[in-house]
Amino acid sequence: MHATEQELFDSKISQEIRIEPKDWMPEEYRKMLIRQMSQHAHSEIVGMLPEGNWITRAPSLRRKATLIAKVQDEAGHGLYLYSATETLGITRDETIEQLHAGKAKYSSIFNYPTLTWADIGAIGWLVDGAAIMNQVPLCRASYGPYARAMIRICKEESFHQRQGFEILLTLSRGSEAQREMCQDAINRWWWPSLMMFGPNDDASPNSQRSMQWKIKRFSNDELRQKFVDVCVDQAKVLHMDLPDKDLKWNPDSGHYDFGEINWDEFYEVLKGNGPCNHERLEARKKAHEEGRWVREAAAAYARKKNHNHALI
Ligand code: BYC
Repeated sequence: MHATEQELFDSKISQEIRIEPKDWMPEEYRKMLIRQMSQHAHSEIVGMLPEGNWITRAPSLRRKATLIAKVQDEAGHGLYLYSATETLGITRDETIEQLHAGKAKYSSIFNYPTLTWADIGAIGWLVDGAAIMNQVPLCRASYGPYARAMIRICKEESFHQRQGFEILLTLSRGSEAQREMCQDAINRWWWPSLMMFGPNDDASPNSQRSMQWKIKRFSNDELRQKFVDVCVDQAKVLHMDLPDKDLKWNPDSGHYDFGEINWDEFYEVLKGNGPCNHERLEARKKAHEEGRWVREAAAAYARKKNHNHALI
């Protein structure tokens, strides 16, 4: 008897064989991937904005050059991910349209403002650190184009995390005012970074299915816990505090216990009511409009080139 398409798909998933764009896949799997990958692509692109804010004000040429490179990397990540999402049968224009219409989500973290230079350090250390924790397992995601895109993205995120940590380390060894700026940035970015991992497992509607399909390999809470555990030791190197009075080593679990996340704040940010949601979306729409002529020129050039080839 022939195996059905569903059986073939299930057996590939169970044997860790990647699903590729032309393979049959359940419609729900396709939708789950489009949702997660397009949100991820949007996050990379919107994520350029808070940091881009500091390019003109970086404190030295070295810092400026590094920050420009980092922000450019984020653009590249967005492009790989939009391309990978297109292999699932949705166009880049459609996904971008969903973002601009306020229908598609992007990471809650990018709706917070970057008030001082130390925020650039805190983003690198905490936000990119959280991203790495979440994304390294995605290099083993069951969908081939997503997993392959994540390999390069993770390598670059690792450089981003180090540049952020080094900014904070420099500030933490500086003047009293610099140390205060460093602590203040950590205080403001710590809790939103923990929110990046998504709701607690019992309130995460997508996790279970996603893990069955081997898209996600760990639950939101598992990854959040790993992140807290590594950050506690790194904060000691910085001689900085993490703003959580409940943070305590638990010898029984072998992990750090930590305080309750403000989920009301998280869901408000998701609903569009965070400190910078409006500003971020407006900035994206303006950039998209202002870049229209570049897209049109590139498309016209490609058409002309194809036409000339046809004549040869
Ligand atoms: N922010 O069932 P759940 C970066 C949504 S970019 C906003 O647990 P899932 C970087 C979730 O979408 C960082 N929304 O969902 C870039 C779902 O809503 P829908 C981005 C969130 O998908 C520049 C609902 O809440 N990384 O690294 O199983 C500079 C229920 O959640 C958030 C990725 O996108 C959130 N924080 O798990 C620096 C990684 N959390 O769609 C750094 C890939 C949850 O049902 N994505 N929601 O309406 C993932 O790993 C997963 O999608 C998540 C959420 C862990 C984020």
